[in-house]
Amino acid sequence: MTTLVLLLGDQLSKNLSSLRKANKAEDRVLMCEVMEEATYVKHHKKKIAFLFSAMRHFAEDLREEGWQVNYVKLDDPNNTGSFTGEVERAVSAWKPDKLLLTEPAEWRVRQMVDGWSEAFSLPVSVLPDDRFIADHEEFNSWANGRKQLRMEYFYREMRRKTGLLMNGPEPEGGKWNYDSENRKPAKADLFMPEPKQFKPDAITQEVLNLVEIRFGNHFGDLEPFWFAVTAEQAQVSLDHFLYAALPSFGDYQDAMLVGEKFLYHSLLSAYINAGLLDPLDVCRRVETEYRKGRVPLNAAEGFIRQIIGWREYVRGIYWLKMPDYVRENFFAASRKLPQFYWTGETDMKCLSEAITQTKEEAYAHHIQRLMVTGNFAMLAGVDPHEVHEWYLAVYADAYEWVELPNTLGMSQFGDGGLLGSKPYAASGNYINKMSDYCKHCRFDVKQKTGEDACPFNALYWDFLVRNQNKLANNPRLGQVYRTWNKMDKAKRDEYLASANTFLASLD
Ligand code: FAD
Ligand code: DLZ
Ligand code: SF4
Repeated sequence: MTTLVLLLGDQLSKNLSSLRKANKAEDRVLMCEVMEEATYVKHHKKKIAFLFSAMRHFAEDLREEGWQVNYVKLDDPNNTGSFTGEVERAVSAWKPDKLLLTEPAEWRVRQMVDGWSEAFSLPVSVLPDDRFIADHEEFNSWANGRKQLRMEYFYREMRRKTGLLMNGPEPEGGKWNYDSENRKPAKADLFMPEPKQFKPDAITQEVLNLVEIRFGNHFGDLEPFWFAVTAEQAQVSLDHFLYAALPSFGDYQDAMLVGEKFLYHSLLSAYINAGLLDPLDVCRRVETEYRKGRVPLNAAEGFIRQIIGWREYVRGIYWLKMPDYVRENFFAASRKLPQFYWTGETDMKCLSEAITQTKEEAYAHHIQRLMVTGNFAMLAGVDPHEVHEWYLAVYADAYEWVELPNTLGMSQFGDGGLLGSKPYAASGNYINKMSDYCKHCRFDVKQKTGEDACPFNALYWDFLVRNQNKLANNPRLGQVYRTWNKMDKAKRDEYLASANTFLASLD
C-alpha cells in the first residue's frame, strides 16, 4: 500500500496531521511549485520567493529525515502548472493506492481537492488541520444561534480551552482584555528594535533568480531579501521578538512613525501562516515571558489575543461564510482601486508610507492596513473585491482564509457588520493622533475643506452621507449623524464639494 502525501506550500510543519498519519518508509510526499498558485493573484515577488525557498528547505529537511520527497520546481519542463495537474502526473507515475493531505486552508483549493477522487479514481483522505486551536465544528457550534459573532467572546473560550493567561477559571489580572492600555502614540526618539534578518543561502539565491526571471512584472521589491526560510530561523526571529520587542508590543501596537516600518510588531505572521512556527507554541513562549516578569500583562495578553482570538476567529468566519462571502459588498461600492496603491506615489504621506513599505517589505502592520490603506479605500468607495485582491497579493502573510475576513469584513465593512459593530471609518484626526505622518504631509490635517485640507476629513463625511440609508440606524453612529445634521448647510456643502473634487481627481 503506497500513499501519496500532498503537502501544500503553507503546510511546512513537521507535526502536520498528514505527516503524522503517513509512513515514512513506504509513502511518497509530493510538493510542487505551480504557476496557478503564484498567479491566481499576482503575488508580491518577496512572497513567492519566501514560500518557494521555505518549501525547498522543508523538502530538504524531510529528505534528511528519511522521507521520499518528490519536489517539482517551477522550471521543471514537465511541470503542468497546477496542483491538479501535478497530482495527476504523480498518480500516473507511482500508482498510489490513496492520496492523503491535510485540509487546504483556502476554499479555492478545497474545491479542487474535492474533485480529485472522482477524477483520478482514487480514495482521497483529507485530515483536519490541527495546527489551529478550534476546529470547524467547534467554531460553528459557538457561532450557531448567536445574533452577533463578537471576537471577544470567542477569544474567552479559547483562553479557557488553552489555559493561556488563566488562573483557574479566572483571567490573569482579573480582566480578559487590556486593550485600553494599548493605544499609546509612539515617539520618534524611542528605541526601535531591528527585525532579525537572514542572509540568503544557495537555495534562496536560486529562488531569487527564478522569481526575478519568471515574476519580474509582479508588484514589489525582491531584494534585499532577509526573511527566515526555515523553522530554525523562524525560532531565532521569535526569540529576538520576545527579547527585543514584546515588552513594548502592547503600548505601541497602534502607533505609526515615518520611516519606522516595524516598530514593536513581531513580523511572525508569514512564518506562522506558512507553518514554520506553531501558533500555540508562540503563545506559550509569550506567556512564559510574562510569568518570568519580563513583559507586562498588557503586552502578553494583547499579543496572545491576536493569535488565539483574532487569528482563530477570522478563520472560523471564513469557513462559516464561504463561498458567498468573497462577493459581499454591503455599500455597493464600485470605484477602481487607485493606481497609487501599486506605486506609493501620492502626496498623502500616510498612504505613501504604508504603500511604499508594502512594496519594499511585503509587510505593513495592522493599523497601517486597517486605518490607512483600508480606511482610505472604504471612504473613497472602492470596490471591496478589488481591495481584497490587493491585500491578498501584496502581503507575505496573505492567504485568503485570514486576509478576506480582515479586509472585506473588518476593514471594508463589506459584510455589513459581521466582524465589527461599526465601520472603521476615521478622519485625519485619528491618523494624526497615532502617528507623526501628518507633520510630514503636504496636506494640513487641521483644515477641513479646500485644496490643502487633509482629504480624509471631507471623505469621512462624504462616506457617511453617501451611506446614510445603510448606517443611520446603527446605534454607534447616532451621535455622528446628529453632529452632521446640526452642522450649518454651507459647511456641509463645503465638505461634500471638497470630497467630490478629490474623488474626481482619483478617476
Ligand atoms: P503582530 O502585530 O506582531 O501580531 C502578532 C500576530 O497576531 C501576527 O503575527 C498574526 O499571526 C496575529 N494577528 C494579529 N492580528 C490579526 C488579525 N486581525 N487576524 C489574524 N491574525 C492576526 N494577517 C495575516 O496573517 N494575513 C493577512 O493576509 C492579513 N490581512 C489583513 C488585511 C487587513 C485589511 C487587516 C486590517 C489586517 C490583516 N491581517 C492579516 C492581520 C494583521 O494585520 C497581521 O496579522 C499583522 O499585521 C502581521 O504582522 P505581525 O506578524 O508583525 O503582527
Ligand atoms: C501562495 C503560494 C504560492 C505563491 N505558490 C505555491 C506553490 O507553488 N505551491 C504550493 O504548494 N503552494 C503555494 N502557495 C500556497 C498555496 O496557495 C496554499 O497552500 C493554498 O492556497 C492553501 O492555503
Ligand atoms: Fe494622511 Fe491627512 Fe495626515 Fe496627510 S494630513 S498624513 S493625508 S491623515
